Amino acid sequence: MINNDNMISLQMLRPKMDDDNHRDDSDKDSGDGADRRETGLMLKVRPKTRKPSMYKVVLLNDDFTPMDFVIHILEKFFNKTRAEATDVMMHVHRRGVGVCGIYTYEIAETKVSQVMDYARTHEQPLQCTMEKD
Ligand code: TYC
Repeated sequence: MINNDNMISLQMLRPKMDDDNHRDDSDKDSGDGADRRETGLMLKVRPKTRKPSMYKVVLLNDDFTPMDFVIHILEKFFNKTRAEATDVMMHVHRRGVGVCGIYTYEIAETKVSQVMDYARTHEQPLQCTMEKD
């Protein structure tokens, strides 16, 4: 019932009618390529979809932002538990940079803005940015 292009036609979707089996031959496929009840509208069975690119939201280390403030940010904006937040914060503290989460472009952009606004409001120099995964 499915052709080579993975397409189905409305004809294929039409519910089977009671009289389908004893209709006169003029309604059946004559083999001449002319499908007489074909509407021409084709629907894709598997429409092509693409996975969105993903982006890491990362925190950068600095010498001034208090550790507890960074832990609070990770809990508040990245839904980390206290233990997870502490691990990420210590990773950033020791290594200079660390991943808070991985999101689609718009979500990542929003997280970066929220963190930067929050840090600025609280007069902390904390830096948050995003990079393609
Ligand atoms: N290095 C900071 C301190 O010792 C803590 C810190 C951790 C700051 C992570 C920023 O992204 C950061 N107080």
